[in-house]
Amino acid sequence: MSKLLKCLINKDISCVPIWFMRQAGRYLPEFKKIRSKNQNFLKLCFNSDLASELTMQPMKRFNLDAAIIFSDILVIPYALRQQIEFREKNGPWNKNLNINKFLETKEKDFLLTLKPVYEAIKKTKQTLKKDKSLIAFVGAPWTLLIYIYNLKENHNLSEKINLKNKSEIKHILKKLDEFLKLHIIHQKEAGAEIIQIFDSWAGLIKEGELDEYCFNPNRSLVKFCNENEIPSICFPKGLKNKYQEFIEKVKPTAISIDQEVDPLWAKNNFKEVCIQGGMNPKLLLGNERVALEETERYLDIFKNNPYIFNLGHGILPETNPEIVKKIVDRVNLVKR
Ligand code: 1CP
Repeated sequence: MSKLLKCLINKDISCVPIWFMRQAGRYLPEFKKIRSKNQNFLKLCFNSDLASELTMQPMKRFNLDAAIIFSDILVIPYALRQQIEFREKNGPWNKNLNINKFLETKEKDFLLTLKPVYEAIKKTKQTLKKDKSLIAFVGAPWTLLIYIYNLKENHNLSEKINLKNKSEIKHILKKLDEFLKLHIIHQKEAGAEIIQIFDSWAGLIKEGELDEYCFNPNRSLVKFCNENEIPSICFPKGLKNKYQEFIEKVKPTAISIDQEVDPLWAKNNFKEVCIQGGMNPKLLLGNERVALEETERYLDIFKNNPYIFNLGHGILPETNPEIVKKIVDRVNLVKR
């Protein structure tokens, strides 16, 4: 069994598995080389040979315990027939919001669009060493809603959402719940062993609406993972002191914390869950000694917990790969 699965399934604390969000990305020269020849980001995600190659790039460079399939959370609204564009400076954009097309998309067509993702998973699984894990992922419904409605640049998000037609939102959330489950199970059948659920914009939800937009939708996906024996890692970024309520209500196999969560508070209050991440990605941009001291601090705090080393968010494009290597090598020395 891989180190990561031992941690997730057996709550084994004898080792600390390590992987990074955005471990395949622009901080790697070999990534930039392929990316510069493939301007259309979605096309790149749907090129199964290249997606598999990009997934493997960080595995070749570093002694990581898991590969995360190179794809994006926005392949889902795309497969639900929205015109998603990745703009150079401002990120993803839904050029032509069309709720009818979205709601009317058939399972068969959705799965056909996403077939290259499953192919990429199959290919990667064949190349990946047996002691490494393969992680697949989905965006949580709320975070996808933000991109479907192009609301990321808005303040007062909850108000903006509430101005929309409530019944329309209910229908969208229901469709997402159903189709995200389809994507999860097809990724598992293709060879993925673990699912990470990214709720990157959970921190924008008003307190009184957390059940509706965050806890219930994440719970539904985690329950589905449990029924299908897939360990789940939830990342409700920005929830601050509501992380604890999230764990109690959603009950994921593991919880990924961001850099705003005090690791000591997490250690003392999060029960029956593996903890992942936490360290500020910005620390990888500066002094190597400081980055390694912070690595040490997280390892020490979580020495008696099932802990997966990762960051509080994705690796930043300006990161020096040499610092990443030093951290990976340090974490790999842990034996308890
Ligand atoms: O070259 C480039 O500019 C592309 C940058 C890039 C990459 C490397 C994007 C555009 N997506 C990805 C891959 C990606 N996206 C992965 C691959 C696996 C890995 O981690 O190595 C994953 C897991 C994601 C997930 C994703 N996409 C999230 C959730 C995680 C997070 O960062 O919070 C989100 C919010 C997205 C949307 C997205 N994709 C890309 C951009 C620029 C954005 C927008 C981010 C934003 O709105 O600020």
